Amino acid sequence: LRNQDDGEIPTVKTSSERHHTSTSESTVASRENTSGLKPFNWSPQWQKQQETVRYNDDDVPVHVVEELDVTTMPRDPDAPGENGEGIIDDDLEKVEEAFKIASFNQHVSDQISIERSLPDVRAEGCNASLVGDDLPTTSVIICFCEESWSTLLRTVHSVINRSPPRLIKEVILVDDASSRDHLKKKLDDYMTRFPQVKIIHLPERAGLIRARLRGAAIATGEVLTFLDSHVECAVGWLEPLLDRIRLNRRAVVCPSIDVIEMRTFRYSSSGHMTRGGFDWRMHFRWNTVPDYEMARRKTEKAPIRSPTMAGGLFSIHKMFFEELGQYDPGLEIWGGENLELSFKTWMCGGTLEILPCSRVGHIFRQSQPYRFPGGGMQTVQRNSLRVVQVWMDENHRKAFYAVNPELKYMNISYGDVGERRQLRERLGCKSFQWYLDTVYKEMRVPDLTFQASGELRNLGLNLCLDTLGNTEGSLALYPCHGLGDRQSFLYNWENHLRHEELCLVPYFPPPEEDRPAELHIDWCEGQDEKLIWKHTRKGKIMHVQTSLCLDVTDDKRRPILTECRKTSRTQRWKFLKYFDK
Ligand code: UD2
Ligand code: MN
Repeated sequence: LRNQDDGEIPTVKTSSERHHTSTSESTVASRENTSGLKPFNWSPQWQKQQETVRYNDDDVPVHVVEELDVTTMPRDPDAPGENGEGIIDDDLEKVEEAFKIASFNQHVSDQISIERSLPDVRAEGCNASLVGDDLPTTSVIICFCEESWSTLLRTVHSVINRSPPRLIKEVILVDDASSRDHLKKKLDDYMTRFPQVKIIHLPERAGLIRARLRGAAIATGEVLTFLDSHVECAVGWLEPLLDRIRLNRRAVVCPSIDVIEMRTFRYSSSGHMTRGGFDWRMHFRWNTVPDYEMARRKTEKAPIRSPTMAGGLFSIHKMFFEELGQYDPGLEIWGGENLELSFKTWMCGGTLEILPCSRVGHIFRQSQPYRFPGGGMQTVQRNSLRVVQVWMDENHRKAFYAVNPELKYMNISYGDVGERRQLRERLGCKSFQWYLDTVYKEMRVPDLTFQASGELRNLGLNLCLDTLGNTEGSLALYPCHGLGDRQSFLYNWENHLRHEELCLVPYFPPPEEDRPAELHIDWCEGQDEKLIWKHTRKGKIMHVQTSLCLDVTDDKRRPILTECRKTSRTQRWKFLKYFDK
């Protein structure tokens, strides 16, 4: 497997260098363009003809150009949800019910056409771009577990409607042992209308990582394109992805993931300014594209090099996926695989990019409609540990454990990683430090000189400080779960109390409300004096500027600041781990 071209400027083979053997090629319209590049923007909405795949008597797929039934088009532009509009749903009872089942507003989804139109939110110039006319074919792999009917159908229809048929070798649906009725025979029957769709029903829950591997195992396209089961592919989404891989078979490419708002189903652009990163708890993060990457790119539509991918939506050459050892099959259910693939793509000779010309909307949910047999947080932590153990260098592993001391104490078994380490060795991959220095320059390895870290326990009440997932605003007290994460804090030598990159600060309600100061989580920048806390041997945590002590409300639910008292049960706090300077 060699890169055809590592450079930034596409070099293009002309069509005369290729051989056309299959009959299908001759049915593709407009082959006059001898430059080898052609416009793409495929959409049947704009065509009177559609190319579809049929099977002949020998079961060989052939491409047929059909006249479309133009009387059904154009569609009603005022139908609900068209052009990616949202719907305000007043039936709160139905909405609540829908969220319970689907973790998003299935009630609204059901009102919207499964072939609704979407706005074209691509970066400037995309719609006039050209791609090579010898693009590789792809298998689209969509795994699902308990997916709703209308969102799954909308996903499949958007793939089929907005992709040139000759590029889609097949669409593989992998049902990860779902229990919902419509995902069984009803789905099989429905999909018979699409001969290119194959369905695998897994008898036992495999988790999304191993489900994807099952799909990849039967894929016959040159490129694998993975999608979540609640997406909408927009016009021209596929060609830019395949074109990058045509130029460099070690390019792993992601569409820009737009947002389908989970309450209204409004489709909105995520812009052209974000890329993937991670934090030291091994959570994926969206970051603004840093200046050095902006400077390297000459146009808004140029690919964005990204340290990591979100995980669900990307294309990769099948041979490169195999060369990289696919996914670690030891990863369970959900999580970690996105960082695994991102790290090794960069470290083992590939590139990872987000393409502002390729747009796919995704429903970002706050919870999942499926269960985690081994517990949600435990599963994700175990997966993260495997990735950390294999792909990080010694000093980064240390940093990871320092930020997440709970993981060390919990002694989570992450299984055998010997084989995965051998893979890294065998491929001659670069170091993790090289990766950080080269593609994630703004990432700081945490300075390991904190005074204390881990859960912050109130000794009087035996409850722990908890962010409840808030990234700003108030904090709470909650039974200690020992899993770290939202209960993990740091106390550094600058005497700041931190949670991830955020700081703990007092918040003073307006005087007329006559309430004590609360403890809030907020940005650290520009707060200076307000950030300093003194933690004494006896367990007090004093806010230096105001001389108030960290305490708890009478209902034991929220942290507050009160006058420091000589003896007070609720003013005593203890971190999980203390360090010497
Ligand atoms: C993100 C990714 C997701 C995956 C995950 C980390 C995007 C848009 N989504 O979470 O693809 O990388 O991070 O692991 O980047 N599924 C199964 N079996 C399971 C669990 C899930 O088939 O046991 C399916 C599920 O129906 C969905 C896909 O896998 O189609 C991803 O799951 P998700 O949508 O719950 O994950 P998400 O988007 O929160
Ligand atoms: Mn998803």
